[in-house]
Amino acid sequence: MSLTLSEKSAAYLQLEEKFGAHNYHPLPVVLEKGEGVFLWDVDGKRYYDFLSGYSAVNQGHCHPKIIAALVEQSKKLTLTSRAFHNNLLGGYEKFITDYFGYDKVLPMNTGVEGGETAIKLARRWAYTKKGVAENQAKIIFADGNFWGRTLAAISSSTDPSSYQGFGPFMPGFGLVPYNDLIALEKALQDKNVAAFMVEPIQGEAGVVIPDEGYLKGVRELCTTYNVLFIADEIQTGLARTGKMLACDHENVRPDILILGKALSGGVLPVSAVLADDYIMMNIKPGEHGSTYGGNPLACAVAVAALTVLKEEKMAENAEAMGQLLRSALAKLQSPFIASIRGKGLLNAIVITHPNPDAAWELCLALQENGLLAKPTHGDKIRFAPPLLITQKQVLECAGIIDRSLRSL
Ligand code: PXG
Repeated sequence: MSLTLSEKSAAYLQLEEKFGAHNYHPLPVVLEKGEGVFLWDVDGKRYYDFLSGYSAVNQGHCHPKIIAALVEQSKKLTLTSRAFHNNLLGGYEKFITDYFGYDKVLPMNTGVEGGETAIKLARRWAYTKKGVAENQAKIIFADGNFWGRTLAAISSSTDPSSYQGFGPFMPGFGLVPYNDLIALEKALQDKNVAAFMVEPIQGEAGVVIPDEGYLKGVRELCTTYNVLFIADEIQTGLARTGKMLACDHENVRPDILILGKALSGGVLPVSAVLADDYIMMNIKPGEHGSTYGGNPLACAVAVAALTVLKEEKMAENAEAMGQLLRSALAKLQSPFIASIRGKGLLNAIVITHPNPDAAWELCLALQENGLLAKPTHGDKIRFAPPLLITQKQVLECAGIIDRSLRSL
């Protein structure tokens, strides 16, 4: 299917084409406004947002309380660097460590920096506490992992489009199959292993949900072999899967917790690494940091973003609306949906169709019908709306998806 682009939209696309690096392949829609579950394009057309900025906008677009915190703080003080103290950092640190139950937090900006920070903490812990010989520490990851685009992040990737042509890669990384406790146990027997870093549900891999008991098993194995369990909850965290953290579904507590994305409600890059003192206190002044990490604007926004998640019971709504969405999709009985999976409002469908571009075509049809979603890995489409979506809206969206599937 080919969408007819307005002249206005086409002009924006041309600008990006000519002056921007071609490192993304977006849908042909140019957005200019967002509110709650909705986005509007430059021609005033309204869409349901079924991506939520890859789960950064869990609280909905331009949440009034988050924006109020942003605006108020932005008039007062935005950045001091960590060369000086600021009056919001300590309060934010107390707030977020109480919220998640850890001794300390290390504030960063993007998700991938959170991952890098967690790995540095794990390596340092291995050398100072576990007794691993210098430069011998290993970090284990799961096949299909995605935690960003830095050289370290692509060094653990099993996706050629992430790593190919960017070597040489970071040493000291190992891989095991996801959702495989036997393989994990084998890998953890190596005394040099510092940590296992894993997404409780693999997001970018296409919403891959491990068997029940996997996270509990990971926790037990890490404890048995004195290996740190690092949970990358950047995409799964903050109410997205129907609990505040996806690890909460199995009541497990990782040793290092990485948060990002929705920690700011999509307002600015804010990430955080949480851990207890025996891990965190091995890093001394000057050994890690970032210009923007812990800036007062980010602190104000993060407190507001975390507050509204609880105030508006977004985890509970994600759980209920996720079940409704999956059952509504199942009722469509579309021959083109091979599978429907998800937890809370982190969902994906797998498309089966003779046309290998069917998932992309479906997203164009969805766009035409007023819903924005994006394929991943060719045949999967994530359905992850903001968490304040209502029952009526979910059912309306199921109707849009139905109509779009019929046009394939
Ligand atoms: N961990 C997970 C689980 C993620 O999904 C990151 C870490 C990295 O976050 P930052 O803020 O550094 O992008 C992610 C990112 C994209 C894109 O390229 C990003 C993600 C998923 C799909 C696309 O925009 N997740």
